[in-house]
Amino acid sequence: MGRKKIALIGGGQIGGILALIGTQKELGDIVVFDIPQVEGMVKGKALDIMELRPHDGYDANITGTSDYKDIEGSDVVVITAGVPRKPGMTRDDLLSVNLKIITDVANNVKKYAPDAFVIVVSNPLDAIVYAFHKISGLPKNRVVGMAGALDSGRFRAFIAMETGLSVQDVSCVVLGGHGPTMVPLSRLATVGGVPIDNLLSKEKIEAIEKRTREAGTEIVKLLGNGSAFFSPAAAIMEMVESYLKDKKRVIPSAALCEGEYDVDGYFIGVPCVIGCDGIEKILEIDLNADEKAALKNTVDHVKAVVEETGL
Ligand code: TXD
Repeated sequence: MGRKKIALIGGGQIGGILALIGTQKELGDIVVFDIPQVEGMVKGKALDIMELRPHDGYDANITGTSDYKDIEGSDVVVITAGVPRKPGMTRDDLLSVNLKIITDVANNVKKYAPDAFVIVVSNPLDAIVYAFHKISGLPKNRVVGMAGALDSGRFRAFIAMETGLSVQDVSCVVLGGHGPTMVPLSRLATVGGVPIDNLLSKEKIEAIEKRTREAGTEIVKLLGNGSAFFSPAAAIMEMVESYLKDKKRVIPSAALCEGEYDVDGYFIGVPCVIGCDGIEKILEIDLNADEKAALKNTVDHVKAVVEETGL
């Protein structure tokens, strides 16, 4: 049977941490691809992780490459290729450069790993995953964007920080696009089954929602050079693991909606069941009028950015 094969397209900040976490979880052998200009960088990271393995005894092989042939037959492909934000930039500012990059990546994934489950991470996420799907022609159950896993993780972290309760017991979902219009659903957030409005004031909850919507920007400002990478990598690996182990976890992800949530033909952050068939199902939630209006607003924003791709 052999080990599973995971290809990471982009071996920068997130790609490097992904290789580390994937190794520590022994999810499979990992190939880190990047452009020839930085081939040494990914080869160096891969070798460094190979040499870390003896300390805890992880059995997985990690290689760096700038030859697409090496991703041949991958079970999972994670795409972080592109450029991240600098302070003052919005995610949408990255569209033209990252669109060119995703075009090249999509053609190569289609050629070398057409059977893979593909997780797109590059920003602006909702438009780049749309473009990847259009260009690669891969089926919709095997193309997904990572954003909701991270955004709901941030929402969970802030709820735990404000209540002082275990992050493990916080459960919540964020819908919509990956940007300031995202919709953290406070009404459905709980800690150990207890609704958060029993635990926090209305003002505190609103402040947490606002912080969640701006969490990426908060980190971009602090780092001064690039965007978050530890938490995105951990969020991505939850999705990879649910697919490879057929866990059928429910993880908010940017999936192609065809009627769900009154959206047709766009990738939008919605609760997804991730198992061995990829995105096996989109779960619907009965939203109230305010939540519906907020979702429409974020969908309109995503549509406008997708229009700009010309695809
Ligand atoms: O929730 C989310 N979806 C996100 C997305 C959370 C955080 C960051 N998000 C986005 O991920 C971010 O805005 C970027 O578009 C990507 C990757 O972020 P990262 O921090 O890893 O960026 P780096 O360190 O710049 O790494 C990108 C790598 C770098 O090594 C480049 O050389 C490589 O991408 N790159 C390419 N790889 C393959 N093919 C091509 N053409 C290419 N061009 C650049």
